[in-house]
Amino acid sequence: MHTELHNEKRLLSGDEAVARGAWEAGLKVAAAYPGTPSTEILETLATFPDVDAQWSVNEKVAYEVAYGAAIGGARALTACKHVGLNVAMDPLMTSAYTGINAGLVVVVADDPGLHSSQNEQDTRWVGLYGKLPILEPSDPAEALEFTKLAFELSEQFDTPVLLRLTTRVAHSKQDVSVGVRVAGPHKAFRVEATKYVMVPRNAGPRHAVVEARLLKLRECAEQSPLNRVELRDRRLGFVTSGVSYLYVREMFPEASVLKLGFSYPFCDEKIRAFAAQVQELVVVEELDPFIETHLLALGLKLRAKHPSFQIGELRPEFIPAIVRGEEKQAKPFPARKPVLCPGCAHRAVFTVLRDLKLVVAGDIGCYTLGAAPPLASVHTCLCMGSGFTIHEGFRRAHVHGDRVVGVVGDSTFVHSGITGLINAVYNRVKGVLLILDNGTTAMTGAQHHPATGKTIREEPTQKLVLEDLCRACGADHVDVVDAMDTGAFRRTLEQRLQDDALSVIIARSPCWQLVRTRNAPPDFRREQCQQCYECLEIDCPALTKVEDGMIQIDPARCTGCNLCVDRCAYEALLPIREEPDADSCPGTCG
Ligand SMILES: Cc1ncc(C[n+]2csc(CCOP(=O)(O)OP(=O)(O)O)c2C)c(N)n1
Repeated sequence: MHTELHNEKRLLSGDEAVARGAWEAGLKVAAAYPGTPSTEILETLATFPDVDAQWSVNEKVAYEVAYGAAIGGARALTACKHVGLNVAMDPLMTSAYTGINAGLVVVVADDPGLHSSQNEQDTRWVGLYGKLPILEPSDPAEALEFTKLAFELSEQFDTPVLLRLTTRVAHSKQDVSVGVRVAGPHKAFRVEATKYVMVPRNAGPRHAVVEARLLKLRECAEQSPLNRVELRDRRLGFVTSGVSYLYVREMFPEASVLKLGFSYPFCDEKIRAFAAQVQELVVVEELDPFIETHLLALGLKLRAKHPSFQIGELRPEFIPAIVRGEEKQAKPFPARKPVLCPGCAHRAVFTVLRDLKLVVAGDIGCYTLGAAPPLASVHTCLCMGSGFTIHEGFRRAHVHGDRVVGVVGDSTFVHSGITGLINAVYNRVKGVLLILDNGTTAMTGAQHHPATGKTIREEPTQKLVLEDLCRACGADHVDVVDAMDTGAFRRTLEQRLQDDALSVIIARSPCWQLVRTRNAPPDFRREQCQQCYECLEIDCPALTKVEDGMIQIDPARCTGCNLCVDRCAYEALLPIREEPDADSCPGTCG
């Protein structure tokens, strides 16, 4: 599958190009937890048999596995979305002190415009904060090349290197020249406590190493061809990086540009020299004024973007307004309501939570879509794992007369929900915690996790049994119910809400995108319909109200789950029971 040909081009996304570049660089170990827009990096790496690839349980674990491999002598990579790096911040910050041994590349994919994220943080500050070098490719071809360079830089300076992508770079595709795999250096682990054992006595001197390294990295950034001066018309000079470079070139092809590919630490001399050669200096960057702040600190006179451009993604058509210093005037894209798939068991659960008028401490996953009306039954969403811990806070504040529940998905539970459950047990919290177990990490495209019993390569492995784990954590009651059986789920929930106990209910039903079984759509009997629209309250995209006020079922979308049937008090919707039929639709969700 992965032939080793010179001068060959492949159509690759930025994520695929990173994977290819890492493989060509002799990558041996790769670990990640999924997160859009970075997920495809590990998915691609898992297709290379000579890379030891894994889905880790969370980003901190992934970081530490990759770090261990790197100091152990194997070139290693970890990849995550921007908020994933927050989870890995603890090892990341101190690994800057210890340094690595074989190359360690940390790929982080930011999501300007929040296509699929809970915030819009700009990870370039992590380079500054952690004193780590940042490489920022503008397109997939650079993503491949920069990944290879990142390994070299990492080893040359004995430091983890941040390779920062954004959604457009990660997900756009380009013809990319691919090369051959090199063996990568062989670097045995050497016992060296002063380097690898970060107790205060050792960490102090290592801090000095970090500062000295940063000065050397600065010199390297000055010389680096990744920081490229393109002198053209000197009336206007742009300083830019990442995908913004492409937008500048598209909108101002005649202008001069300083393209920062090695974007931290800054190449001050190159920047000053460029500024001296152009009449007007304009910084174009997505999100925060990261480059701008530094250039102002250098005392350079520049055209700063209006603060309105710090929010949301840049688009090429915004560049002229940035040059003029004007406020953003953006026509919003047409809104499309995100909705749970037809047949999704999360819908059944949230219907019950809504009907019981509970306050729900929610979490992140497909089930966050339960926040949208008419389900409107996810009332918090902060970060992964917080469903259980916010529930605990709610209980301590006696929110809503303690008619509250905490909700997390199965992958989220393993990622960072377990500690919240243990905390609740330890601190004698009562209440009901729900694990919505659809047997996959659905939100990011159905990746395996420990409770699916399969590895990233679909190999069988020890399966984590969630109910056993919850019992071992000390929950008073652990019930497993069929999430699609709304009656049984409701009865169990009502019972557990009354108990003076800490209960976990595992609402289990496989993600419909995995099983794709269909029953016939229910029979709609017009004459029975009282137009109460109770059936629409489940927010199923297969059901719509049509012009004459009647209900229409889209047979192409309906999975025959019959959740709507349960809502109809007038027998206008009747189930047609058939043997389930495997669906042939090849589409995917999330
Ligand atoms: C720290 C962090 N890492 C990764 C993500 C991306 N992400 C969002 S939800 C989720 C997991 C969803 O799986 P699960 O909890 O099983 O719920 P499902 O989508 O299957 O309903 C992931 C990986 C994120 N938002 N934050």
